[in-house]
Amino acid sequence: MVHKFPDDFVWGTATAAYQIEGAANEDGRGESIWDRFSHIPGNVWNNQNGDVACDHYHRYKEDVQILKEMGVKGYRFSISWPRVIPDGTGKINQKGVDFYNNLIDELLRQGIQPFVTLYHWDLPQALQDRGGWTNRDTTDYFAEYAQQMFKQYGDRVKHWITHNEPWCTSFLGHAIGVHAPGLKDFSAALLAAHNVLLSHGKAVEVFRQMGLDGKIGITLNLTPSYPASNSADDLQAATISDGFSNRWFLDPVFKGQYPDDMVKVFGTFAKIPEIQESDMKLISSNIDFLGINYYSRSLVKHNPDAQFGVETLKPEGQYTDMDWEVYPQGLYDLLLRIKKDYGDIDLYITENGAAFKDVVENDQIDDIDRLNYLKKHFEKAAEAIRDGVKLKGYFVWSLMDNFEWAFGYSKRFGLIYVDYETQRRLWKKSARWYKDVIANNSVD
Ligand code: GBH
Repeated sequence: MVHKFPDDFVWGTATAAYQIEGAANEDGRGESIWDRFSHIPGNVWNNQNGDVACDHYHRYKEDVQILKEMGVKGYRFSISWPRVIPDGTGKINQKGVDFYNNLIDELLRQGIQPFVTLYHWDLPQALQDRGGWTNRDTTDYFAEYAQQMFKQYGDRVKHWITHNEPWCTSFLGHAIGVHAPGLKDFSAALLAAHNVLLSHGKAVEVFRQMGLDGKIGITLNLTPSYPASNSADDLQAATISDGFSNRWFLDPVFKGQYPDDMVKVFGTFAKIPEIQESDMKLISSNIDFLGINYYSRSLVKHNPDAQFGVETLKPEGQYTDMDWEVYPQGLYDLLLRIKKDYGDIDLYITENGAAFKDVVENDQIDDIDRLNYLKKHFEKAAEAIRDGVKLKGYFVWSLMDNFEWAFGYSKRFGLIYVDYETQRRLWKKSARWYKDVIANNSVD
């Protein structure tokens, strides 16, 4: 069956600054928490780091050429805060600002719309030294940074994303400790989450006050939760899992409040952050779109011995190299659920994709698993559009293989293969296929 997409559908690819740029010590860039974290032995697979990554800082023109060749309508990238404001606040680094000016101009020259993420996890280390996201002042520094970026690029950038995946910043960074800054303190994670959300609200307010022509939103990583059975206990487990993964961020942004049931659950073992007057009003400032990063679902059952009484199961099925279940139906269910519970807002899939082990043979990469993963998810997106969801675009994660955080370069998500010895880019089969999808504006 042929699944056709709307004429103005924004097909794209996504990346993030620390994962691709490299040039960590060039042209006045400041240190980020990921520079610090990745240089501490034991934090990243094989002690790898983003010092060089895909060397995109020097090769951006070549990379935009690839995007052009692929035919994408949009490209989602992030700005490295310490590259443009090395200390997080105060002095601007003009060379850093110029890099993104050049990138944006090059994209526009090729007819590609830039979708810019302000924060994809690389906080200036100077701000971490003052408490990072657990320090409320960081929300003001973020608003200052956002204002500078709107001023520098707002004439050409029409789509802004304040934060990428506050859940990861908060919980992976502050509670589980597998991401920078590597804390293991649940109360700190809740505080970080609150400040990240507040900083989002403040940036939206600044954006509106500047009266810029453009749209602004936030990207959340959302994981639909399914109960293993219809027992009351399992249903409750799914509700809690959903509260932890999704509602803790969706509810503040769309309803201006944290979910009561989760305040209770978290409150039994952690401190709920103090909420000041007007915080929730700012956090729920009107946004123009929601960005969704979807990779997989969770299937859960009640288990009194597990954290929050929720045990995550590993159902039969196909798994990616990240050990995430391939579950396309979850994307459809998620999109319809957002519309039902949070309103009929414009949505973008700002990330979806898969890591698989790629084999290079005569410069060819026959990544049929990735191709099929994308195909099945595109089909579900088309079904959701047919059923009334205002899905405006789809950004495949990722344009090219890159630094996969704690997994270093061991996991490959790219449509384009990167040979890290030579920095040569090779088109995988999935990339050629994606080019056709875009050209036909359909999958079949
Ligand atoms: C995104 O994070 C990031 O934005 C991006 O930088 C990164 O490279 C990309 O994804 C690939 O990892 O363990 O089965 O319950 C995604 C992070 C992935 C965190 C799914 C929660 C739960 C899946 N999320 N994960 S599972």
